[in-house]
Amino acid sequence: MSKNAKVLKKQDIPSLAEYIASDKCKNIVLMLGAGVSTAAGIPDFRSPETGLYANLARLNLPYPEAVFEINFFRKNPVPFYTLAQELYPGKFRPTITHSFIRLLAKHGLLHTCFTQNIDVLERIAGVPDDKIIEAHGSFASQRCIDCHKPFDDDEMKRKILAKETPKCGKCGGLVKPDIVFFGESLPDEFIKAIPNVAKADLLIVMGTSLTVQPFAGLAERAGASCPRVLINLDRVGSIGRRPNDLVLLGKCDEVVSKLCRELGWEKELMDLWAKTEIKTKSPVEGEEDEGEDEGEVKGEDEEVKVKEPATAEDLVGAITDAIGRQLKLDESESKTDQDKDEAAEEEAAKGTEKDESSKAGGKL
Ligand code: CNA
Repeated sequence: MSKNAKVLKKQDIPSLAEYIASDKCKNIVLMLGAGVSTAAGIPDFRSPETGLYANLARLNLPYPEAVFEINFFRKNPVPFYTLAQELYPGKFRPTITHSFIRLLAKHGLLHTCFTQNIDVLERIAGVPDDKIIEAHGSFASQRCIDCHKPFDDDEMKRKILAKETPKCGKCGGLVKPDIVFFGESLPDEFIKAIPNVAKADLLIVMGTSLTVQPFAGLAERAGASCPRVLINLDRVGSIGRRPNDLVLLGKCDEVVSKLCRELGWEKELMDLWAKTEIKTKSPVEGEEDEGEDEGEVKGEDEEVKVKEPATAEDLVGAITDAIGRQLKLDESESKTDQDKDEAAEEEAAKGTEKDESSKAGGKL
């Protein structure tokens, strides 16, 4: 097919639906970012007011990205662990878009779902594991940043939820989830799956600013005749420059709902999403209730605890508190040291003459 041949009849949702339903579209590759999960209550990084970076900027960090930098983490793991406790998987309900991904898999159309997200909501929504490539890692495993010894899953969960900083049992080094920090290399699974993009009959990019490399570069690997669709709040990357590109600006959940309506999949989509519904327990055992902060999402095979959506402000508030606690701790530790020094000095000075004014001056 020539490079400029039109695959979609028009640059709109009905033409996209028609193409997806045709036998020309068998392999769909997805590229996901934080915008897919904002409707679940997990803030993204770069949205101007609600994003984590805009809110972290208020904190006393050298710069917001420092939370995800290995050198900063070595010096001060508290901001990361506070964030980790808030974002820990199992607290959030998948979005309609996550159920749409599952629906693509159910229809045998999903080839690969590349995600930058670390929230594992694709898995919780029931997307098959072998279709998901977590390009920036996830909370699923963890190891020591010094000796690289793996750390026990249950112990890690306990430590994170207790807001404690896990340390390696072998060398005492800091333990970090296998989330890719800035400057770290991407998982082998990602590298191996890169050629999958060239096999796509359709590439859909959703909820990402396409600013983090090498992930963003995947979009350039789609074949010339492969339609590339961007579903995002704003125009990003190079999508829109090729004749077969389609840019659908808007919220992911709204755009995929419209697409499913065109495909006649709306009921299936909503049925799948209903399976992720929050069921809260009433004070009377066994009865269901609405409006509690904590509850359970009933997936097909499992139950997970769900938390009410967080905002970037909530998260930053929690981090500020944690840093405040840390500073107080440091202060009281150094005070204790100071007291010890003073006691030792007094002991040493016993029986010797002392200049009271300089002693008082030292305390002011
Ligand atoms: P980003 O740079 O914050 O960009 C998010 C993009 O999504 C922006 O272009 C927004 O306009 C757009 N967006 C936000 N909400 C919606 C919505 N409802 N519908 C459509 N578009 C929306 O995030 P990226 O994912 O591009 O950056 C990559 C980072 C973010 C990765 O390293 C992730 O680990 C990291 N991250 C992940 C999560 C998560 O796991 N949920 C949360 C925050 C950050």
